[in-house]
Amino acid sequence: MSNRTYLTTPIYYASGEPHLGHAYTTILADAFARFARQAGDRVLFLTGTDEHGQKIQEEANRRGVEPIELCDEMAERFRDAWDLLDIGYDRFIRTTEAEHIAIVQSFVQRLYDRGYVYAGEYSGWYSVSQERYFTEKEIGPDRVDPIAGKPVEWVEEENWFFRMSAFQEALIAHIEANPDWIRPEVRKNEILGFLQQPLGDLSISRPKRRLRWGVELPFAPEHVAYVWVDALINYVTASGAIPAGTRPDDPAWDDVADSWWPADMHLIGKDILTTHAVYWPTLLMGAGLPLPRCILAHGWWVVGDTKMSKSLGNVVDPLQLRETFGGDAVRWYLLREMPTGSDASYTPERFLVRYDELANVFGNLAQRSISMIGKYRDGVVPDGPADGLDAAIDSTLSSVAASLSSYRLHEALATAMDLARTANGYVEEREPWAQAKDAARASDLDETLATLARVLGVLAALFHPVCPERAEELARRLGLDGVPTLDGARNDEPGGRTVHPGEPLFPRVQL
Ligand code: ME8
Repeated sequence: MSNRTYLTTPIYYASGEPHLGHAYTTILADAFARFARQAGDRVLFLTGTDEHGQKIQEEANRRGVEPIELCDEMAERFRDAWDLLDIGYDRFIRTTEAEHIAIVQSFVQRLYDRGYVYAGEYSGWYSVSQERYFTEKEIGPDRVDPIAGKPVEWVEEENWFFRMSAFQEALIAHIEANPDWIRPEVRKNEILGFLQQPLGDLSISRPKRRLRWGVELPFAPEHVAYVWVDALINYVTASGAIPAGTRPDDPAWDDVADSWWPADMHLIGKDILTTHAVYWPTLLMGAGLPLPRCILAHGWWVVGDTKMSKSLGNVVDPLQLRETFGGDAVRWYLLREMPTGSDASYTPERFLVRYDELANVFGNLAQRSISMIGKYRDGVVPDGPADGLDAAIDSTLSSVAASLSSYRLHEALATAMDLARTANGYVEEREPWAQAKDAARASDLDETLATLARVLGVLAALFHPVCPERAEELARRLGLDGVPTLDGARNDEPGGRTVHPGEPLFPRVQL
């Protein structure tokens, strides 16, 4: 990673509460952000809510409230959920912010001024649930959108179009020249496959007589911007590249070097791959802005065989899980269980398996080590050599770094947990309880306990991005002044430090 990292999540529709799927992407981004900060990067971590469009307007109508009231309430729900799940975002954007509206208007005006926008008629099958058109082929004979399985509607109207087709060749060339631009590989191939068909132009407006809740187009005030155009631009707004009030022909557009743009990584679910890997880069090309450096599309949390989604009514509430198991356990489960990029099935049984791993491997190591330091050395880490597990620590750190650089987070976490497992094996092998009974082996016991204190510091650092709250508590119990860096922990000399025993880090849960 560079020493400046700009990470984004999708901005979630303000039409419903956050569920486990939203929590997954946001926690994934949070863990990457924390790993990057730990490595010394400056980080901008952006999340927020998508507040315009038909879906929001319809939900507000259904509830009998103004769209903005619904958005105010939901933006608050998302923020609260992210606070409760320890998500350390730097900026929470709402597309109804005046700053963002001004930048959307300037952006689309710039597309217009550069000759990429024209008026035309549109007809096609529209899914309100996904806020996009689908082709006949995609909706099949039952005419349902292929993601939510909901009926689509036939729409015919006059629209403004973005000449997306003009950028088809350039987009293909970009993907081919940058093989890691869309991750994982299957998603890249999906987009390259899609681009084998001629790329149509993109309808970027909705007539106000059908939809009022949106950003007015400066060159066509009787239309609002298509919600996806409005939404995607949020990534530029939050980067500070184009200050609100910047005219469409301002030189600022040609020099974004002092801002956070381009983003280092757009983290998304595979449901919104086309909008991010086709609409967004071509819009950026049209505006003359650099493209994001990477798009990482993860899989879906499914229940049985179906995607977890509000419209299917099968969502799991992350806050309810947190009540029972704690936020760190929810974070661990989500990140450890889903191979980054593939689908994973949510089941309460698997949640318990992952919880047990935290409690019985990592938690147990911390508990027994700290209590032995208490019992055998009056709570002070002895001064002996602390290097008994250094070979394991070194190989763990290099393999975690390799997994992270290929964004295989689940693999990095499995490796971290393996280090705790190895350390438990070390306890069994050294038998500190036997060493403690034999005065002649006092220095062996010192070495065992000092080694355990060092490895626990390393584990606190490794677990911190995923289990920030428990890792901080572990650091406190180890007598450390905050969670160390990985390097600091690897070379730490823990001797002389006073430990603070406590209740198990991950207690037994009564269900
Ligand atoms: O699409 N499994 O918002 P959205 C994994 N507003 N991730 C899931 C998921 C699941 N079952 N369900 C949702 C939108 N997600 C637009 C985005 S961005 C400029 C505009 C996550 O509220 C995943 O990240 O429908 C997915 O892409 C996103 O939530 C969709 O959230």
